[in-house]
Parts: sequence; C-alpha cells; structure tokens
Amino acid sequence: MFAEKLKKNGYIIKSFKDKDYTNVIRRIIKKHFFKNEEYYCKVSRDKFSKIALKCQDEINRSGIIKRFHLSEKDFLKQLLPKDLPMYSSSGYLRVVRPSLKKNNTESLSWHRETFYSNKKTTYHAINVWFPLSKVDKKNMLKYIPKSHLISDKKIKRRRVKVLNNKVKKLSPEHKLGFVYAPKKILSGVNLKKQKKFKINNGEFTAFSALLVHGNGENTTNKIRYAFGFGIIPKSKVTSKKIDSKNNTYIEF
Ligand SMILES: O=C(O)CCC(=O)C(=O)O
Ligand SMILES: [Fe+2]
Repeated sequence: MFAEKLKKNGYIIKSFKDKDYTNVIRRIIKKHFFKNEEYYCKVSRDKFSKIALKCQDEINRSGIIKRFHLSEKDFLKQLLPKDLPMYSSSGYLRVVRPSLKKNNTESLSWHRETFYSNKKTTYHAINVWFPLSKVDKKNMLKYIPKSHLISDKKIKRRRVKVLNNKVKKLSPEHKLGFVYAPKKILSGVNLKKQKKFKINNGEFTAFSALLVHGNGENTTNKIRYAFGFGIIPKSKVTSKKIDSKNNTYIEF
C-alpha cells in the first residue's frame, strides 16, 4: 500500500514507530543552540552555518539513519517490497532562519533532486524529511502535487546569478544542503498549484526525489529545524559515491 501511494501521490506521511526518535535529535539541537533565539537570528550567515554544521555532524554521528532503519523496518518492507533500502551516509539539518526582509530567504527554492545531481540513481531516490521544531503554514516545506509524474525533460530550468550570500562549493552552507549553483524553474511546472506539507511533530514524509519541492520560506519569528536524508532502492545503486561531499550509499 505504501509503494502504491508513493507512486500515485509522490509522497507518504507516517508517524515514527520509535516514539523517542525526534527527541534524540532535539536534544542534540538544544545542546548546540543553547543561546536565545534572537542571537542566532542576528549572527552572520557564515557564523550561523558553522554552528548548524557542527550540530548536523553530531546528529549524523549519533547514528540517526540507522535508528530510522530500525524504527521503520515494516514500513520499508512495504515501501520496497522487492528491494532493500540503502541510505545516504549522512543527512542534512534543514535549518531555515526567519526571513524578516523580503527576498532574504535562506530556504532552498523550487527543485527536484535531479536539478543538482545527474546520477541515474537520483530518479529513484526517496527523500525522508521531518520537522524538529514547531512547523505551521508559515514555515513549512512546500510541494507541487503530482509533479513527480512530469518528465524531467519537460521541466525547463536555468542557473541563476546570486548577488549576495553566494554559497561556495564545500562551504558550511553547501555541507548543510544549500546549493552553490541554484537553478530556477522556467516552465513545465505550474508553481501556482503549490501546497504545504501537513506533517506534525513525530511524523515524517517520504517523498519522491522527483516531486518538485522547496520554497519553505520561514515567515515566523523562530528558526525552523528539520532533518532529512535519502533512501535509494539497492537494485538502483550503480556507484556508492553520491556527491562531492564524500557522501556514499550505505546499508544496514
Ligand atoms: O527543508 C527544506 O527546506 C528543503 C528540503 C529538501 O529540499 C529536501 O529534503 O530534499
Ligand atoms: Fe530537496
């Protein structure tokens, strides 16, 4: 049933079986972000990213992806009935500060994963994403319903010039999942059809890497924390290397 749902809708929302799962990560976040909210909103992006990267590293070292695998064994069997899950060796702390001024967002713009990876495996990737702070309609990740069914050739995109805050390759921002050569969708997707994911705390979404998503601008006055990583069906993995950041595919 989960496999069919993913195919049809492009995403699934489910609660974690391991009820302590997100608390483990929240505790690590609290450890790194122990000052008041205002402080982190005011520091430079560079400084903020360095703090967030340290936090992301500790979350990854804590074995959070393996814990997901153990928590969601039954789910994964239903999701990949004839296959086995492999995972990106580390995940991303998806942290977005409030965008107080217009066009000052630190969120990822609309994309599907093939915009930033030309590997064949990417077409089969499933993204796992879940909130770690209060999420509502003002800071939620968005998606375009059924956009996973649009052929990649039909989506015309172009690289855009970034004037301020350009993300450099292998910088802390890049390691946090931001892109150094952002692209903009020109045609092929009706962005007006956008919807917000409705995911409560203690739940996650597993969505097709082809589902157009992003634009999770944060217009609240609090930092939005989420976490995400990729799953690839083992039969689709042709090379263990994922990206320039030394990520590989692993299995448990
Ligand atoms: O959290 C976000 O704003 C972006 C997430 C994303 O692009 C992903 O998980 O693939
Ligand atoms: Fe993404």
